[in-house]
Amino acid sequence: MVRQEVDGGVAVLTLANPPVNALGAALRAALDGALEQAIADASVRAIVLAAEGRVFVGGADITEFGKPQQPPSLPDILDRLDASPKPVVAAIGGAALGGGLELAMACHGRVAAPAAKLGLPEIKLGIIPGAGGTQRLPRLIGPDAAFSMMLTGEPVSAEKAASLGIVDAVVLGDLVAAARTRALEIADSGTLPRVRDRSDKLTSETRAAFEALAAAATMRDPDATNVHALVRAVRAGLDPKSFDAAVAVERAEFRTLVEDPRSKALRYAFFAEREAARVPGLPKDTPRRPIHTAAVIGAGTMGGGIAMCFANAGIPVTVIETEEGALTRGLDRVRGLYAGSAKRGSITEAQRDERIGRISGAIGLEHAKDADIVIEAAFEDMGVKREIFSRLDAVAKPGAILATNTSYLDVNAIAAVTNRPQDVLGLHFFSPANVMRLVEVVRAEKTAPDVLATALDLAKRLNKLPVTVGVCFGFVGNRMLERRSRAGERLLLEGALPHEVDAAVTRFGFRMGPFAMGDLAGLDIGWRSRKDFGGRAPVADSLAEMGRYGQKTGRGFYLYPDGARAGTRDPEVEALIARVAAEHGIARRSFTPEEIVARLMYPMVNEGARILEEGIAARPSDIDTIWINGYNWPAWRGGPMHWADTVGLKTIAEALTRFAAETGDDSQEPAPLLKRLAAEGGRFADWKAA
Ligand code: 3H9
Repeated sequence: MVRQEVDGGVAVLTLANPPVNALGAALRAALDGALEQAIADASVRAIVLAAEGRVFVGGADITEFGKPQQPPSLPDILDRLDASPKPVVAAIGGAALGGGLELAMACHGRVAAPAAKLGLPEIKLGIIPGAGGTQRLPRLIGPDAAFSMMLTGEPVSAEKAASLGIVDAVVLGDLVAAARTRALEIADSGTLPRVRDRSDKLTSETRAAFEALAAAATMRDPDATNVHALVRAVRAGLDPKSFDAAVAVERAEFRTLVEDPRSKALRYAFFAEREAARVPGLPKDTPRRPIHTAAVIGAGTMGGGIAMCFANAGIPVTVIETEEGALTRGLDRVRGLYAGSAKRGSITEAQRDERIGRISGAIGLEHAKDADIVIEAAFEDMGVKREIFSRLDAVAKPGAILATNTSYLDVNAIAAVTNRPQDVLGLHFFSPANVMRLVEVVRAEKTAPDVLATALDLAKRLNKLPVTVGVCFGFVGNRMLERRSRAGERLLLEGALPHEVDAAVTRFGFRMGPFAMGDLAGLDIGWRSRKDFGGRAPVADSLAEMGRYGQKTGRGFYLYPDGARAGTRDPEVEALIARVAAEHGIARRSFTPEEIVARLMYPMVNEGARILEEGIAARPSDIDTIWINGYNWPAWRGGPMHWADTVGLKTIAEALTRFAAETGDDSQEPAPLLKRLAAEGGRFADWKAA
């Protein structure tokens, strides 16, 4: 796991633990042994720490968290580096994250390749750095800059790391050779620069700046236990003499956080996302079809956003419309979005022009004839979709993938109008498509394995997170959302007010409650779709019938005077709710925030159980990945199915039986799978498809 080569007085230790050189027990033992040997070897004057592969070190092995630790620990290895009489220089060729950067910072020098990325992303896993990161980074770049980096968890580029002082140099050529030279220079100098001994960045200015940042961060997110812990750890090390004591503070905070349910949920979500890439029954070596060009049908918000995803990934794309006006409006909107990104500095002007240059517009479906993939993003109407697909069948080249971006409709029925149903599948992008990572990849009955495999690869090329789902109304995400919307309406009639429901949901961790969200998206959308697909939402429908479409009309569930973005309560709406409730003969009462959460979320969990039973999702973690990445479910609650396990399935099943009795709505009865797991004391986490 660690290769050792000694040449010219320098021992080069190369970590080789694919895929990301995570510092698991075996690698730690090998590294510690190799260091001990190199330090003891009289022919060695200096040591270089390098790594094989695209990643230098991806951090501690997250799978080991919460299990008994096998020695040596990472802090033990860093102690060995601290005590080393010989210089050790890290040659950082790729990502040095978490424990990887902590390891590098305990070395006496660091050089990086231009592609390297350096960061302490622990905060995203609900923890804080646990191997001296909260102490060495502030000593290298100042507590204020270090705190900011650890608070976002975002890595910095090699160039930025050099300008901040995290690495000594960025090396264009042979990285290991440069590290050797640097290591010998340090050996010749006779002094070993240790980050732990530095105090030049711990000035009164940087300390004051840190305190200001810390106050703002804890105020912004008062419940984030790891943010508070980060503040305490950094603060403990502000006195230059306090290094060892502060490392002990950091370590204690780290250990506590590893056991925190928030961190457990975030770690679960990390692996859930990666697990989603494995589709049961789709072997890794399934052939792929080449994708060099794309066509998108429809220049609306969705079509434009999807076209941008292709352009951003370097794939030329033709946007097809039925008439010039719509095409011009769509392409203008895309150009406007790119111009905005360039203005904000998130892309360069050259990138803006390149990307715009990859998008062309055309009138008429015949322009899809050369595309390797065609994505239909037209009006959500089965007639329209079937018409488009039967014409695409006539014009698209043989072997082209034909995808629909429908959010609800039956992809089997769409595929059935073509003579090539094996080439058809759903690619359900989320709005705004150029921003949201999630794509539900809808595998229809006849979708060929190579079409699915190609679509999954393509989604990754587009920088998306694809999750494979089966065909049903609304697939996974919208099907469960519909349950929540229905429960929300019911809650209003039974006595909760929109602001109470929204407050309970934001308190739960969503950025927005369902009614504020409805107002933002436009109440006319749900109203029209209920008209088309059936279903009633008596309150939302009455509001839409009154022309109260939400923010765009200045009034919906809330009032938005003078274009305000945050809504205020409207007595008229509250009176309307009371009137509708009376018409339905529903007695009103008050609800606690906990009751509101249960009423809204348990039916979603129940629908998730049905989705599993029907094989629409392959595993509970896929459902969670969809909800975290497409619907803003708080990641620290791990998604609806993980959360349900933490609540207890028995509690949820009993509550659902009660809700069904209270509301007379049989669909609230626990699904057979939920009932069975509840009776067995089981969890979704242990569920496996039959
Ligand atoms: C830490 O370091 C704590 C310390 O402060 C204190 C210690 C005392 N552990 O993402 P990919 C797996 S906390 C275990 O698809 P990429 C991953 O599950 C850690 N496994 O590759 C996947 O497995 P599979 C702080 C890990 O090239 C495979 O490797 N570090 C770990 O797109 C490939 O992963 C982080 O939070 C790990 N640390 O991206 C960084 N990392 O193939 C977490 C990955 O079976 N990692 N795996 O599905 C990443 O951000 C990305 O993996 C990375 C590579 C950018 C490194």
